Amino acid sequence: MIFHSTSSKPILIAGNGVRSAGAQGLLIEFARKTDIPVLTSMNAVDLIQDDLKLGFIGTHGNRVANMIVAECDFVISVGARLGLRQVGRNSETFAPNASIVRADIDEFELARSVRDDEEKHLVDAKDFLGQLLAEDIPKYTEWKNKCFAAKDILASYDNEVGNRVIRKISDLLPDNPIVAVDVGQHECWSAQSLHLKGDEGRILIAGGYGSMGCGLPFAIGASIARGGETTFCIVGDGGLQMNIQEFEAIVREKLPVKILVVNNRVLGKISETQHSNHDDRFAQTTAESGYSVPNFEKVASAYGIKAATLSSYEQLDDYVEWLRDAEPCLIDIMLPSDTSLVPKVDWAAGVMKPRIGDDVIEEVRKTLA
Ligand SMILES: Cc1ncc(C[n+]2csc(CCOP(=O)(O)OP(=O)(O)O)c2C)c(N)n1
Repeated sequence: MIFHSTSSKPILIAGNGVRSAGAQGLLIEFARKTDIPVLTSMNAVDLIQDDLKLGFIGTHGNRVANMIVAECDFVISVGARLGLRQVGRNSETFAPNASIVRADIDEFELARSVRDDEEKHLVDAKDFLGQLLAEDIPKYTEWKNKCFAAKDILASYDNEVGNRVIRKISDLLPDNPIVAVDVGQHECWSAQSLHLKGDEGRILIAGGYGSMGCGLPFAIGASIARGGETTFCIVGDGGLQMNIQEFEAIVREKLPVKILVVNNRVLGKISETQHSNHDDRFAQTTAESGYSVPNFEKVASAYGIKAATLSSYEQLDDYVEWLRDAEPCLIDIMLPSDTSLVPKVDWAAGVMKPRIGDDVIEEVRKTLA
C-alpha cells in the first residue's frame, strides 16, 4: 500500500517525468477517480489543465499551489525532482505538516532527501501510478473543493499586467493548443496563468535550463512534428531576437506558427533583478543601459509574415481570425517597461512576496483547514 489512508489532506505533485513515462492519462485518471488535488512542477504545467488546474509549486509558483503545499498532510511526488526551486534551501519548511512519498526513476535524484523520514520508490512513473490506481483510495472531493475555494479567494492577487496578457491569450486559444514559450518573465507568467482548455494541450517550456531563444524553434519543430499543425509561440522581445532569422524557416516551410511577442522592451527577468537587488544599476537590459528592440512588425513583414503592433493586449480580440487561420502571423503586444513577476518565495524568510494581508492568509488557511 503506497497511499496513507489516514491522510485527510493529500496532494499529488506531478513532474515532467510523468510525461516522459507516457503516464499523463493515468495521472488524469487518478485525479478524477480520487479527487486528490494535483499540483505540478514548472516543467509539467501542461499535465494538469482545464478544470483540474490549481497551479505549479516553487519559487515563482502560483500562490495558491504553495499555500496548499504548506497546509497539506501528505505529499505524493511523481516524476518531479523536488529540487531547490521547488522546496527551498531549508527543505524542512516544505510541506511542514506532511509525510512525503517520492517516486522517481533517477536513483541520483532519490539519493538526495527532502525529509529524513520520506519514503522513496525507485520506479517508472507509469508503473507507480498504475499501482496507486489499483489501491482502494477514498474520494477527497471535499478537500479538493476547499483547494479550489482557496484558489477563488486568491484570484484577485498576483494579477500583474503580464499575467493579464497571458490570460487574455488563453481565452482566445483553441482547445488543446500547442504553445511554446521562451525564457524570462513571460515564461513564468505563462506557467502561472496559461489556462488551456482540454487535457491534451502542450506548453513547451525550457524550465530550469533557461535557454533564451528556444521558443521560436520549439514552435517550428512542434508544427513540423505534427504535420504542419498550428502552434503558438509566446516570446519576449529579448528571446525573439536570439533566433529571429527563423522567420525564414516559417515562411519557407509555410508553417502556421502564431508568434505572440510579450514586448516590454527590456530584458525583464534581469532588469527586474537589477532593479530590486542592485539599486537600479541596469546593465545591457534597458534602453538607457545598452539594449534595444527593433520594430518586429516591420521585420516580420519583410519576411512576408503578416504582423501587427498592439498598444494594449485588450486589442487581441480584433485578431482572433489571425489566431485561427492557416497562416503564420506575428502580434507584437506592448507592455509597460517596468513589468514585474510575482509572487516570489523568499526561501530564507519562508514567505511569499509581495505579502498579502494577514486576514486573507488567515481566510485561505481556514478554508484549507
Ligand atoms: C541564452 C541566454 N542568455 C541569457 C540568459 C539570461 N536571461 C534569462 S531571462 C533574460 C531576459 C529575457 O528577456 P525577454 O526575452 O525580453 O523576456 P522578459 O523577461 O522581458 O519577459 C535573460 C537575459 C538566458 N537565460 N539565456
